[in-house]
Amino acid sequence: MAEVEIYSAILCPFAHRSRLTLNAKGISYTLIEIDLQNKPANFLEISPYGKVPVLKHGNNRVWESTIINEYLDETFPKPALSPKEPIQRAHARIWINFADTRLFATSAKLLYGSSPQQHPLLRKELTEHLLFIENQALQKVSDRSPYWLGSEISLVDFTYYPWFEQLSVLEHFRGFEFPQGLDRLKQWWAAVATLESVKSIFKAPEFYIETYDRLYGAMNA
Ligand SMILES: N[C@@H](CCC(=O)N[C@@H](CS)C(=O)NCC(=O)O)C(=O)O
Repeated sequence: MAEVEIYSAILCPFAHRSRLTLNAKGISYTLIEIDLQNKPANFLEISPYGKVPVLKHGNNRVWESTIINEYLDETFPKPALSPKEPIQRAHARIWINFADTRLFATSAKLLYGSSPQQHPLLRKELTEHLLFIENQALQKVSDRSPYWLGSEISLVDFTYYPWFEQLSVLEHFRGFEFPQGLDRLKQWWAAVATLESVKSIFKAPEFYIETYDRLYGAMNA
């Protein structure tokens, strides 16, 4: 099998998504940690957008976490992490798009790109995204099944899970409070967190808080 390498960064939830997909498929890979505040001189040759994650698979190079994940699912088909039916595949893509354009986008603004005056509005926006997920995804799509799309784990689960593992950062540094209720979402989170592919690279809330503080503490002073 051609060698697989993933360029990652310690706090990057997007790289985490692709590592979860690699783990779930049992693909062995080399992890290359990039210091994003001190990128290697040739980094743009590796990553055209100057970002992580980037996947190298033999001579192939792929970037953008959701596209890396689709590439992995197509190249290493077992276990399949996308539904078979076109309509379910469409729904999986809709939820992956929701993650990028809403949940992760609002969180990034709240953490890295906003003034304290904007924080209350962004916290409210995040709460609304989570309520939407509870009501439209977990109560409807997955019903009583453990995972986002039902009884089978999928790329949708691995797209969202890193946000939950790093929730402590939003709570600690931005005063975000996980909304009351949201029982299905909490059950989903617990189910995904017990998977071996997830546990094997899990980091505790304190790790994220300490690392964020070390890397971005000055920003919050
Ligand atoms: N849409 C991209 C987002 C990747 C991204 O924003 N990565 C961040 C780290 S979490 C990065 O590399 N930032 C470096 C920079 O912007 O200079 C994906 O899903 O892969």
